[in-house]
Amino acid sequence: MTVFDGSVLPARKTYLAGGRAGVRVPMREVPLTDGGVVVLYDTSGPYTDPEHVVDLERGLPRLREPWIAARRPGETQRGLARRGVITPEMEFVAIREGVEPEVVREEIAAGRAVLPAGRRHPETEPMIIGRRFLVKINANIGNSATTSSLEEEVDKMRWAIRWGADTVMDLSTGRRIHETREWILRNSPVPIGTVPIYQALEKVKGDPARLSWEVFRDTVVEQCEQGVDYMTVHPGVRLPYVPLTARRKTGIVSRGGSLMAAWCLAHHEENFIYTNFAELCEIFAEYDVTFSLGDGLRPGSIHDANDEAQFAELRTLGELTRIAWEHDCQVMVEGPGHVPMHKIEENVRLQQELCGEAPFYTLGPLTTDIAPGYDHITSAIGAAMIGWYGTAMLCYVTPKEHLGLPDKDDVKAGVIAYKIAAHAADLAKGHPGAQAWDDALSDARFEFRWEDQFNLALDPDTARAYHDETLPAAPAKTAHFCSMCGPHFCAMKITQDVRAYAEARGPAAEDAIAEGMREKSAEFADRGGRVYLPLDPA
Ligand code: IRN
Ligand code: FE2
Repeated sequence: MTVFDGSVLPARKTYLAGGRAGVRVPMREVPLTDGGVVVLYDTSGPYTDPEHVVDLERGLPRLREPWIAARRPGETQRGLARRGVITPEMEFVAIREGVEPEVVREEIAAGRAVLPAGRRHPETEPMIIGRRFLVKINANIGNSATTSSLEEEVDKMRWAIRWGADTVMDLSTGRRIHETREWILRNSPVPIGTVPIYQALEKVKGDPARLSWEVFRDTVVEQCEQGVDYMTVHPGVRLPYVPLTARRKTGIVSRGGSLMAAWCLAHHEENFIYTNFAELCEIFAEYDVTFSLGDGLRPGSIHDANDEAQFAELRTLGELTRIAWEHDCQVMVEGPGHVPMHKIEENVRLQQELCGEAPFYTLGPLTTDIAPGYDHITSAIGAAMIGWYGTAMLCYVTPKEHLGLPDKDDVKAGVIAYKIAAHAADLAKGHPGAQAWDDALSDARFEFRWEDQFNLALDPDTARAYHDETLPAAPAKTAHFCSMCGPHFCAMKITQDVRAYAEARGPAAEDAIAEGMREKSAEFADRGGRVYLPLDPA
């Protein structure tokens, strides 16, 4: 039996009920000291519900079970949407996003959005990925051959969703891959993604030349059966494209991409995921597992951004998107990587054009290569921009990128950086409702409601800790200043004093202020018009 350890979000769990299916959509409610309430999107699952004690051995409640039971294998959200059906999952996300269910259905039917919810993952709280909806973020976790345990990975998943990760990818490559994934799936309220070629490689003892369509297909089926919601596959790394990477600075940096390239070269044959793609679609459709068409040839450095290898693969991903759609599979398309700011927009434009507006899902991109240790920042800049241009989901990058396996602190730093990027994009895109959160926080800040400012923060713990570092006493929580400017130089306090003064003077205030301004300006001129006066004017 476990409940959440560590700090507890200063918020209440609440559920919005609705829809014909009687769905209950979890939200986070932040009560304010002025009596108001701010309701926020909530990814944290039953872990933050005090009414619900999670038993990791038993797993989360299977909220989608009755909905799935009423469906036949092969009936995907896309297929149903195209037949005009609004599923309970669609009703759920409509409430979650504050839009009409019909909008959700339409976007899924058109292929512009995906609702990743595998047939075998009834624990998922439905969410949607598409450019008309809130920009989503994914957090990667997973052990490697050298570090981290099963418990640690489950813990990282819970930690990632507690800070706002919308989906989690289990990229485990070490021991106990199947078991680790089982624990994560049974205890995850967010969709889980994987890259099945990693496990296939374990099955052939790490030798990419020994990979085969059969081993890969069986691994995919095993993971579909287990309940994975979406999978990254790399069919776009075609044999003729591999030589295009020869003159790159950083060659092929995608793990899955390099495996497929190694196989193609070893056998001098076309990529087996590409040649068997239709059969793969049948499997994905049967379990309603969403495709994440991998960017195996994404650039791994600023130098290589937007090159021929990258865009050749993208064209192939566009072709495969249409094939998957014919099988009623849901599809998103992965994107870079490392891209300087001036080359970001072209990525979105081309992806949308070549892939029939299927949702774009990008890794950052990092906007410079000079800051190892800070790549959550170099990439959050690119993520904010690419999100604004229309990317639907942003794959986080942690401070450990290029350096080591992220631990819990890195997961948090990555998630927070990406929540900032995603929300900044939502604001710029004018997503209805996005700005309400900013407005509530600005009001709290301006009115010196410190507790409200902390509680509304993306990371309340850090906001509070930074404030308390210099002004820990209780009265400072209501004081009209902080230690940055001190009591006499707080611009917000001065503005409030001016407003209070004006209000006290009533309608005559404007004249009074204008008169005061005239006096001051005359005084300024009298003294020689200097901004800085000597201490002793004599
Ligand atoms: C996202 C966009 N482009 C790549 N990604 C993610 O990178 C992908 O979803 C997966 O989580 C991770 C590693 O993929 P590779 O290196 O095997 O391509
Ligand atoms: Fe990189």
